[in-house]
Amino acid sequence: SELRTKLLKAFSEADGEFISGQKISELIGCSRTAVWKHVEELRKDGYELEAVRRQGYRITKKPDKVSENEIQLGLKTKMMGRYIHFEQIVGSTQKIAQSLATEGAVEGTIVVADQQTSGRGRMSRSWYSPSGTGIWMSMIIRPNIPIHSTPQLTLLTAVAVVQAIEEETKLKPDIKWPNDILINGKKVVGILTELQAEADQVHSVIIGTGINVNQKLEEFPEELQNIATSIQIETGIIWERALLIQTMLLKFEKLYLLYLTQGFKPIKLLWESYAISLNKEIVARTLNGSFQGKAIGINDQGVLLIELSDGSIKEIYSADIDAQ
Ligand code: BTX
Repeated sequence: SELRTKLLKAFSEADGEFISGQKISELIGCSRTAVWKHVEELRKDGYELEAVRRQGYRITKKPDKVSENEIQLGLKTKMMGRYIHFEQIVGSTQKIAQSLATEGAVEGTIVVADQQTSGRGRMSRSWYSPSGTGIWMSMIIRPNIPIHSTPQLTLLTAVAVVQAIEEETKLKPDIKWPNDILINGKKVVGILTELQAEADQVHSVIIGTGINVNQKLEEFPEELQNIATSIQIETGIIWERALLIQTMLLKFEKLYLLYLTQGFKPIKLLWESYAISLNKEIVARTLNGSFQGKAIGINDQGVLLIELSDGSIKEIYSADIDAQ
């Protein structure tokens, strides 16, 4: 509700200091008794508040939630996440974002869910998205670029996510082309880029990111325990998902504006600085067969280049990459 938003905003601006009941009642325009009622409602939602006579109230702990309020308060972007569509449980945030995009959602709209029951990976694989622990988010953007440039946005998103994780947690994730982000060799983030386009005109790009934040190792299904990790497993600390989303959106927005004004070049340089598969022998499994060779880099389109044993260079548009 609007009152709730005002109240949380006031607490957020007070930054952990007390706000008097009087001040709150003025800010949100209700009686002192009603203030008490709102505070009780916040407590029911998992907020911890301290109440001290003559000083007022302050928030001592926020619940780790990812609904509109938590994401919006403290969000420093101009465009990304200014419109937030949150749902507790969905099939896939990609699917919702697709229909919002068709209905004309503004650029920067994000869809966030606490849990996905049929989270999607690439090539109809599934993405494990349990409740209360991860970031399951789809962003809608509308860049004026040709279809063949859209894979660059996957690489751009990977850079944004790595920068956000680095800044908040001090971990140093690696990027594995094209869309995996790894910590200590295990997958912590997956990115799925989908398009709505006609002829060569891109209408919207829907970028889904799944970030494992607070899962414990034993909470992953057995088949993922050797290949997946979470930020909590790597740091031993529980992280506030909303804060990570805010930082991720800010990083993404900066890189996206840079991309729109200066093209892929500056993004490519950043991407290369985080990539682990470069200059290594790899096998790229594509729909047209497997190719073995040395990953020598990405070109200005964001396409992976592999040097085959006969010295020729193969351009790889989409593949799963294994180290040799
Ligand atoms: P991908 O095809 O590269 O990876 C899928 C593979 O990753 C699976 O086959 C499985 O082996 C492994 N995997 C599944 N779940 C997890 C997990 N939680 N952590 C680590 N590894 C896992 C990657 O596809 C793209 C994933 C995008 C997910 C986001 S979430 C928000 C949005 N909505 C949606 O349905 N998908 C995207």
